Amino acid sequence: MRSGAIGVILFSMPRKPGADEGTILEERTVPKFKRPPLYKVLLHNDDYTTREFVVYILQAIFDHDEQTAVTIMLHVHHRGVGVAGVYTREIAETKIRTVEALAEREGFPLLLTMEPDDDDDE
Ligand code: TYC
Repeated sequence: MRSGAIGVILFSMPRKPGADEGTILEERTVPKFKRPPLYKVLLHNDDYTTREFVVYILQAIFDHDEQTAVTIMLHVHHRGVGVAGVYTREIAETKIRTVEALAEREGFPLLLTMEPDDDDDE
């Protein structure tokens, strides 16, 4: 269940002479704000991008410490794909574009994709 601010909706009777003004017939709590959906940024393995470059982008772009970056890189190297991070859509898109530009500059074919985070809303 998502946490968030709660708003209250008040319903009142139409005003009639003699009627109780402002009587609350029903009171409901509804979520006031919706969190934006989250997306996983997926890192894909290839045979050409160096391990060092992948560790570097996991630290520089995805804010992991070195030990976590090495763990993610090795996971992708052995399993083929792994999660670099989880973000809102625009931030995920920007990170992918940034890494694509850095990889292209170095001549690496590093591939990143994004997909809706199924664990969102838990
Ligand atoms: N497989 C690459 C190598 O052996 C390393 C690598 C890891 C590449 C993860 C991409 O997303 C990747 N040099």
